[in-house]
Amino acid sequence: MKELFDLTGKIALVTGGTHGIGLAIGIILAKAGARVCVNDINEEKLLSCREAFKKEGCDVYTSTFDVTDEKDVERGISQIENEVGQIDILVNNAGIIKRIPILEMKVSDYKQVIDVDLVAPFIVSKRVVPGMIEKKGGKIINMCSMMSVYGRNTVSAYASAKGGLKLLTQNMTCEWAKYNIQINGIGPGYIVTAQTGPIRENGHPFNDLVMTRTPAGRWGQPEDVANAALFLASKASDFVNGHILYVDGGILANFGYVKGENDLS
Ligand code: NAP
Ligand code: GCO
Repeated sequence: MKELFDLTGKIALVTGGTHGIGLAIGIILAKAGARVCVNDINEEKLLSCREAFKKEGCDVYTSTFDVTDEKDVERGISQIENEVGQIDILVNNAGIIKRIPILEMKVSDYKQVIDVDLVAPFIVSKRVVPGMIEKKGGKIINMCSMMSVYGRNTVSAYASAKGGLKLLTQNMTCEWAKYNIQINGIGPGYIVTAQTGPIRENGHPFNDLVMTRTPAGRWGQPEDVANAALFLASKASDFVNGHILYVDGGILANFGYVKGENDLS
């Protein structure tokens, strides 16, 4: 059974993986035996990431590049290939959000979100996939969102990008599944990370919404998402293609559930 989830000998790259969901994914992949490379745009955050891996008794290779900059991606990934080896598992995790109503949002802000959340997975995957084809297999995990299927006021750019990423995942599958590369997405629900910090405070209406509308009755933890990533990075998912795995405590499954008032018949 353990063999199904054993990643010994595999090389994984997690973009934007110094904290939050990406860090939890990097650590679980390392614990499963992979050699993990973590990328971030910010060199200082890579220092704290190295400490976090060390605390878990795991090694990590760190790499600074901006996932939206094709030349920088080329430099960073060439360096990983020379110093670590060709990538078997790519987690397109880096992402940003801007919560601004459409009428107040500058086009430059909209484009920046699309660049990081949608164009970057295109750039990084395009650079990594020829190596996977050479190796005769690979895994790509695109970090989607519940906003891949739903809108919400103020998150137009984010929802456009994550909706696009869901379909990019499907299109990558159409082109690359034949090379034994499985491309899937994860759609986290509301997870306790820096990204949700501003909407998670006690008393914030959004916190109340998440707590009452999520059938599981809690916010998700980065580890909840990392467990799903281990499945999608492992042999256990070798015939899972172009799927978005929602890890959301049931919030998408639910229309109108309110804690304590769910017997509405
Ligand atoms: P987070 O804590 O804000 O982490 C995002 C990471 O992406 C950070 O390490 C950030 O680096 C990095 N990043 C941003 N721009 C980058 C760039 N141009 N190049 C390289 N790295 C870059 O977010 P998170 O909550 O862990 O989310 C991880 C992923 O899951 C994101 O794609 C997010 O949209 C998605 N997601 C999150 C939730 C949630 O509830 N938290 C739900 C659904 C989906 P810096 O810290 O240096 O800026
Ligand atoms: C928001 C949240 C979300 C989550 C997540 C939902 O403002 O609605 O930040 O966008 O981060 O992506 O799946």
